[in-house]
Amino acid sequence: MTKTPDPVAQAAAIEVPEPAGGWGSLEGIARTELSQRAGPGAIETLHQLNKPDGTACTSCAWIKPPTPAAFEFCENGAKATLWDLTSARATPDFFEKHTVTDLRGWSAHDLEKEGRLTEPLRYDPASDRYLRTTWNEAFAAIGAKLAATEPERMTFYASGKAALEPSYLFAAFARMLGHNNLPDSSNMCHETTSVGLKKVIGSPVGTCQIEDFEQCDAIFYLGQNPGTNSPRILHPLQEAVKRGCKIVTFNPLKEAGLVEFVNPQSPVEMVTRKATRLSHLYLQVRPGGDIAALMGVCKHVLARAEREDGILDHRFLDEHTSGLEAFVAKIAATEWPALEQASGVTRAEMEAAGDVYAEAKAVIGIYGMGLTQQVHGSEAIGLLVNLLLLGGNIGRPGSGCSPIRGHSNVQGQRTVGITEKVELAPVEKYREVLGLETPQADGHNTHAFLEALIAGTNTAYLGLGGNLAMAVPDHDRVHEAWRKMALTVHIATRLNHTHLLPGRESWILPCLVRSEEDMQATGNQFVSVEDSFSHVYSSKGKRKPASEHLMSETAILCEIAKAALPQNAMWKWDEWRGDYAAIRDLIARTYPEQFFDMDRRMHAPGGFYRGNDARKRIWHTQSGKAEFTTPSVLNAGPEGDALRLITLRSNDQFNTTIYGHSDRLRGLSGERTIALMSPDEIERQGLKAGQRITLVTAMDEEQRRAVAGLMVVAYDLPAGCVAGYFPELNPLVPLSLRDRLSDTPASKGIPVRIEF
Ligand SMILES: Nc1nc2c(c(=O)[nH]1)N[C@H]1C(S)=C(S)[C@@H](COP(=O)(O)OP(=O)(O)OC[C@H]3O[C@@H](n4cnc5c(=O)[nH]c(N)nc54)[C@H](O)[C@@H]3O)O[C@H]1N2
Ligand SMILES: Nc1nc2c(c(=O)[nH]1)N[C@H]1C(S)=C(S)[C@@H](COP(=O)(O)OP(=O)(O)OC[C@H]3O[C@@H](n4cnc5c(=O)[nH]c(N)nc54)[C@H](O)[C@@H]3O)O[C@H]1N2
Ligand SMILES: [Mo]
Repeated sequence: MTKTPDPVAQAAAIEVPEPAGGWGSLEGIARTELSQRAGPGAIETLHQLNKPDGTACTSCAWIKPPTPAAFEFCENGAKATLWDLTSARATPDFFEKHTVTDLRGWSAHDLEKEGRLTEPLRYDPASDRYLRTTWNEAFAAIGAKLAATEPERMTFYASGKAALEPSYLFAAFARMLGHNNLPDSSNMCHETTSVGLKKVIGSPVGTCQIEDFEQCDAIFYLGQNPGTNSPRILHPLQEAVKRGCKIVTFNPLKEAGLVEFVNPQSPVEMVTRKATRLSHLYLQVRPGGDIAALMGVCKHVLARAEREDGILDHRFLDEHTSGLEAFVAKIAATEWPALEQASGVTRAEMEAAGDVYAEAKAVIGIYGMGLTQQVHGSEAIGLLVNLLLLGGNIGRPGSGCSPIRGHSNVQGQRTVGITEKVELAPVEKYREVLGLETPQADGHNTHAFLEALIAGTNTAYLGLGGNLAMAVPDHDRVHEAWRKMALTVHIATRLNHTHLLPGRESWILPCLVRSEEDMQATGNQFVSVEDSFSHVYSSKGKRKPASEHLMSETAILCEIAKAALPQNAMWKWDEWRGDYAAIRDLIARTYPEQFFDMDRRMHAPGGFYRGNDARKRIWHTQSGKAEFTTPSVLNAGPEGDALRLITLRSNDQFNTTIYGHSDRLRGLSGERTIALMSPDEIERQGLKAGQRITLVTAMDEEQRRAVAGLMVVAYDLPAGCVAGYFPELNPLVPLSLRDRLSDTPASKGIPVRIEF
């Protein structure tokens, strides 16, 4: 008889190119052209990141702790900040030298490398160039155009970095114009959480607080890559593991950050290079395999619970949940071979994970894009919640569900009104505080916006940051339609490809970054942001702005609104622009329960907690209880047995901003047009590592979607799938491939075939 391999021993034996953290992360900062090009004083700016009274890092949404470490930033926060602080400038002279058509052929990296935008620019179709303009000319023209456009034909997109103050005004401004077309980057990201998690526990955001990480015995970690995308989370994970907490990871790729970590703040660890092993078990699920894998874990937990007491929390299940019987029946009716097949992991692995769960008193579930960007992503989140519910692991110290958000204020933007859904808008309070009648029809999310764009019914676009045309699926169709818009306006810090798809009238309005001084009538202004744990805190910039012509996002929005809207005694644009505390007063009056006395409370170290009813076991769901999900499928991906493509981030990018060509933690560098495949799959396809291939979307549609010139690279991931980088592979994602409940594009499960 062959011996089943021991999953724990297997996880302990995983080797990675380099542990996360450690010298590599410091070198990662120093090595790049970033630090060389950063202006003077950049290091001081880094040192006050995420400190009380300092600047909130613009990179990820991990917390700003009340008692910060000596340097409370990570490799990627430093990169993002240094990128903002570059001494390079994309001035009007630069734009005079290049036509827009010419610039469209440049790489994303080269465009952004030109540096910070310095002056407002207007597109001139005759010369195909962006030309210098004045702020007054821009505001007057944009205002007039917006005022003349039917409200339902314009869309206001926000990308997740802008602070609460401009975000609140942005949403209110859209509604003053008469529309709710307020898509947000979270529509491509954690919308699956906003809808799916809300459906089952009544909360659109996570329930954990940082204290929970000090008390948990087990962490189930699904589809998120902390080493690259939220490195500061590695500190509490490492502390937890040192206490004896067990981390069970679900990820098709062996991600170094989930295997080993060296704390760059610890001189001993740095000198001895002693890494902490993080994952106790590493379940290399196949794409979308989480539903089946979690069912297997639950199956084992339920089987053990039949023989042993104390595994299920019966009181909690009776009092607080609904739907358990149907779920148990589904589990009983699903045999192990089906679960193994759909998940790509063995019964022994699922049982070992089930043992960790059964033996833990307090469990946290963490997840990211591996779960949310799937056709049945909402169900996958539901399954993770099912597992947590079995042991009463929501609303108890050391437990909870913790989605890891992306942009630093993406969660906060939703909190203060950026939403296309009328039911989520503060309709009554808008009336009281702003004398504003919220338009009654739901607006566009990102998907609906793209549909309207392609249908030709959306003619104006205002972007508060972001690079939407590159971040979305189906580039070919979208880009063609994009250029037909009558008006495109971008409030931005750097040049990107979306700006190079000008509508008939197009404007680039350059803004300050968070680490820069924001001088208004009452002096240098604070802003505020919300992190993944629903804490709201202040941020202040201290650096001299990159150009004397820059304006803040808030000031730009106030001026456009003034030019676009009729006068209204309750709309005090000048007052709001002059003193952001007046905007915080609006936020506090609009959301009094959570934001009362905001202007004072946001200065507390670690910010103030907005609260979360699910954490108190009050469930705002249809049944009034936490709801078990009975899965309708075993795999979260699309039907069929085509190869699945996973698109993901490298260590050297922030979304569409490409800092360089190294993916250090995966041991890859030099090239971004790659297709990672397992050695078995390479052989099965008749390929060789290093060969160039074309990936073609394998869907029954007339349209052909293909990306050519991808180099085959052998990597440790399951057979049956390919992985490569976002946004280069976005032309392969069909608009129709999206989560059933939330419309989030299924960027982690695209059916493809290989041509060569
Ligand atoms: N440095 C840096 N930091 C960032 C960003 C950045 O681009 N660069 N982006 C920010 C943003 S907006 C976001 S949303 C977050 C994104 O942070 P993540 O959620 O970590 O997003 P991805 O890099 O797309 O990686 C998703 C992970 O899911 C895994 N995965 C893929 N398919 C599956 C699956 O079917 N099941 C499971 N279990 N896992 C799967 C992949 O292997 C990968 O490890 O990061 C934020 N932080
Ligand atoms: N295939 C695939 N597609 C994806 C994903 C994936 O994993 N795979 N991930 C999705 C996810 S999670 C997200 S969040 C989206 C991201 O989509 P977006 O948020 O639209 O894209 P970003 O790349 O973050 O936007 C970068 C641009 O924002 C501007 N910018 C930067 N900082 C500031 C600032 O402080 N203020 C202002 N006003 N502008 C600023 C700069 O001009 C920069 O070029 O992409 C999604 N698309
Ligand atoms: Mo995101």
